[in-house]
Amino acid sequence: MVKSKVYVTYPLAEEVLALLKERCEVEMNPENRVLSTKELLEKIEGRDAVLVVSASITEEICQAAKGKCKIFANYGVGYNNIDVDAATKHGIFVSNTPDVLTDAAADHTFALLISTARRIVECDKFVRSGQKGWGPMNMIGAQVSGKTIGIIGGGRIGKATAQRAKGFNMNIIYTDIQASREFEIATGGKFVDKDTLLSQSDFVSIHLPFLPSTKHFISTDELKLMKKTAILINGSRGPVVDEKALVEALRDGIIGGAGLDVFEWEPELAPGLTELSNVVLTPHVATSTMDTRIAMGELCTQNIFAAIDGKMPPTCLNPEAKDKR
Ligand code: 8YV
Repeated sequence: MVKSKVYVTYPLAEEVLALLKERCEVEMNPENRVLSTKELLEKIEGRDAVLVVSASITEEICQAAKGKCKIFANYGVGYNNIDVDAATKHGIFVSNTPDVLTDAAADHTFALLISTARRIVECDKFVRSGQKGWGPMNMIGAQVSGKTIGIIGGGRIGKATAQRAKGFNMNIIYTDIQASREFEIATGGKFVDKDTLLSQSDFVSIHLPFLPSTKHFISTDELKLMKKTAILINGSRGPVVDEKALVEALRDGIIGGAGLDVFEWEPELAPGLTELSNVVLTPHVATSTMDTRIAMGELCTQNIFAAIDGKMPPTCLNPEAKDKR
């Protein structure tokens, strides 16, 4: 029997490839970099499915893939890299990887929050450099336990982050398009409007998808509403925060610090960001644990197998694509 052909756009764990290879012929981009549209156009030709890691799936790509390609299985919960409407128009399913990465993402959010508050990176540098000056007033940080955390976006990862905050006896407030009973039952959090959240929180943690409406959701005006001591955490998508405005606010003492896993023009950074000591920066690794990376790959594989069998992929984002085939 002829095997279905799958292209994987970034190097992934052997375990994931082995699963895919049980039923498919697999080719993977061996280089740790995002493929250009030109490269992608060449690589997707003749493929039945594409496992999309960070690549941009545009109208042009969908147009080229139509007819043969059944699914773009996105390796991530956020799918702003894919033009879902274009894929639907050309009868191609799009899937993502919700749930399996929620805990890892929330764990990392808390890692950033505590590292920034307690100046862990600065402390590490201090100890390694053999500096003198150890003492009770050295490296004073910000208290986490008992403080107020404001969660922007009460979805899966926002809720899981708030559950961790509960373990630190934090006062939890949150904002979203509308209140969520599920969020409140799980966390005891109180729904407030955006301005109240910004002005009352000691820690503001962002958990929004990147949409035209969430671009620069946090910019100069929002930063000015925050406490001078407040710490901003972003593990969602870079462009949700106006990074140039953030650098200014951090430099001018408008807010106290920031922990960032995502960046507006990643992997490029806003000028001045790396010169600041009150930031902790990680390279978009919130879901990077081997358990989670494999679980994400397994879910992509399930989606791909379903699509090539003519079934509905379990975490399909555009079931209506079926009618366009
Ligand atoms: C991944 C992510 O690191 O799930 C998401 O939306 O951003 C992360 O899990 C990413 O998709 C891989 O590039």
